[in-house]
Order: sequence, then C-alpha cells, then structure tokens
Amino acid sequence: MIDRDAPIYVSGHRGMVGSAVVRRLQRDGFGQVLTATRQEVDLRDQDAVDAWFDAHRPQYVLHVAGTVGGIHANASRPADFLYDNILIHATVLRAAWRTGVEKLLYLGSSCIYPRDCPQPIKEEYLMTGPLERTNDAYAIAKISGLMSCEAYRRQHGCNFISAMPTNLYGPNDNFDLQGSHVLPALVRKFHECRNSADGKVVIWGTGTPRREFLHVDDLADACLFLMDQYESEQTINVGTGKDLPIAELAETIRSIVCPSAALEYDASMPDGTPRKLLDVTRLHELGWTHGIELRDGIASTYEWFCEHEAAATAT
Ligand code: GFB
Repeated sequence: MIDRDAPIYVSGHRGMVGSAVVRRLQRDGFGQVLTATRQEVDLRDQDAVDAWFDAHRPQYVLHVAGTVGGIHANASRPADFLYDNILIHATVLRAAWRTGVEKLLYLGSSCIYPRDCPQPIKEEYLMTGPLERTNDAYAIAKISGLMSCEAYRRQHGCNFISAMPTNLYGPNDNFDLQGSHVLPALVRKFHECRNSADGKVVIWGTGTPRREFLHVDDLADACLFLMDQYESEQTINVGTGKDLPIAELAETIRSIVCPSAALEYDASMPDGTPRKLLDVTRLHELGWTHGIELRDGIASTYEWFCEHEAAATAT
C-alpha cells in the first residue's frame, strides 16, 4: 500500500479521469492530493513542470492528463494529439525522475494496439502490426509514454508503471458532439432528440464496430489498486472484458433516454477499429474486477448529464 499521508499528484484533475481519480483518493483518506490547473502549469513546458515539481515535491504521481477525443477529433487533429501527448508525458516523467518520485502511474489507451490484432487483445500484442489510421498519431504518443516508463525503470530504476484502459465514460466526460467519444455523444443526441421535431438520432458509421466500455469510477479504483499492488515493467490492460456492437450501445442508450427516437446511420462517417476488446486476465488474476455494469453506468451518467447539462454542453 502506498502512504495515504504522502503528497500525491494527479495530473489533469479537471478531466473525466483526473476528477474520478481525485474522488477515489479522497474517499480512501489521502490527505495531500496535489493538483494544478493548466493556467498554473502547462504540462507541455518542461521549465514550468520542473518548477512545479521542485516546489511541491510529490511522492507519488498519477499521470492521467492528456489531450483526448473521439474518432473524429483524432482523425482531424493528429498533429495536436501527437504534439500535446508526447510533451505531456516527456516533461512529467523527466521531472518525476529528477525529483525522486517514489512511484508513478501513466495511463495509455486501448488504441495503442494494432488495428487487426487477435481479440481479446493481450498486452504482448503491442507493436505487432499496423495501427488504426484514425488515431495512429495519438497511439504513437501513448506508446512512447509507455516506453518512456520502461526506459526510466531500466536506466534509472524508477518505479514507473503504465496501464492501458479501454474506452471510458462517466461524469465530467466531454459531451461535445464533434470531439467526444461515442457514448457521451449518443447520450446527448438522444437527450436532445426528446425535444426535437424529427425525433431522429444519427449514428456515425455502420453500427457494426464493437467497443468495450469501462466506467471512469472503476478505472479510478483500478489506478489506486495498481499503485498499491503493481510493480512490473510490463503495461497492464484495464477493462471489463466485455464488448458490444455500437448498434446495441445505441439501442441501450435509446431505451434509457428516448425510447421513441428513430435511428439513422451515417455511413459517410468512419467506423474506425472493427474491435478492440482487451484481455484483462492479468488484472483479474491480480484480484481486480470492474464493479459498474454498462446499463447502470449509462443510467447514472445520464443522470449526471441532466444535472449538469448547461456546463456539459457549453461550447
Ligand atoms: O468512441 P469513438 O469516437 O472512438 O467511436 P474509437 C467509436 C465508434 O462509435 C466508431 C461510432 O465506430 C464511431 O463511428 N459512433 C457512432 C460515434 N456515432 C458516434 C458519435 O456520435 N460520436 C462518436 N464519437 N462516435 C477512440 C480513439 O476510438 O478510442 C481515441 O480515437 C481513444 O484515441 C479512444 O483511444 C479510447 O473508440 O473509435
């Protein structure tokens, strides 16, 4: 177990993952959870990150900040996703090594795996084949972060671990209709359909790709579990081990939010990776499994969305 009284830094604390991690640490009695806004420190600026680490000296780091987005955001802004995400891990890992951080967890993403690798995806399939085109730039940035954790461990003996979460959803997600991931986008589309004249919801692609969805509170619980228990160089998948077609996801969200909605598929939008179900055997063998089932998670996320609609849909 890591020391609940030691200073622990959570990067990206305002995002969906960062805010869930802060909630989980506070629930577990951590007394010195350190955070910094983008205005306080731009994580792409090594001097600013160095100055912050020198001033705050965290003993642990949960590095969950990132420039993230769905398939359309990734396909239309590859240069931004590559630049931001490479710098965000390069600066923080260097400062963590230099200031003697005792343990750091870096979060990757399931899109790092080859587009067409066998399913479910085992950690050892990494870099065994070509990436999915719609998010290859982001994937390279995340792979370099994972490799960076291994490099600092090999060269300097740093206890830097990495985890690869599947598609995430939950409170504080990005609900922008262009830049978000599919689950929050459909929650908002079905919600707005309730008051629309045509009563129709447009689903991108063919609805046939399959996706796995993990509630962000489960991810936050897994992050603390790994900080307490996991010391290996090898990255570890974090997911539910279950996936479903986008069409079935849409039907589930429709049944919760707007049962009368008609569905229309826009095949001009990309499907992306056909499937990316993670093999979570190793995590299960360590003793961790998810607790929030998809339908319950969607229902609670929709409740949160309704309570925070103005903020969640502010452009
Ligand atoms: O969640 P999503 O944007 O990202 O798309 P990925 C998942 C699937 O849902 C794709 C379909 O087949 C989309 O075409 N989809 C249907 C929609 N309707 C919509 C919609 O209204 N909005 C969106 N966004 N999708 C991401 C990567 O891939 O996975 C990120 O781009 C990251 O880098 C993330 O790795 C975990 O699951 O395809």
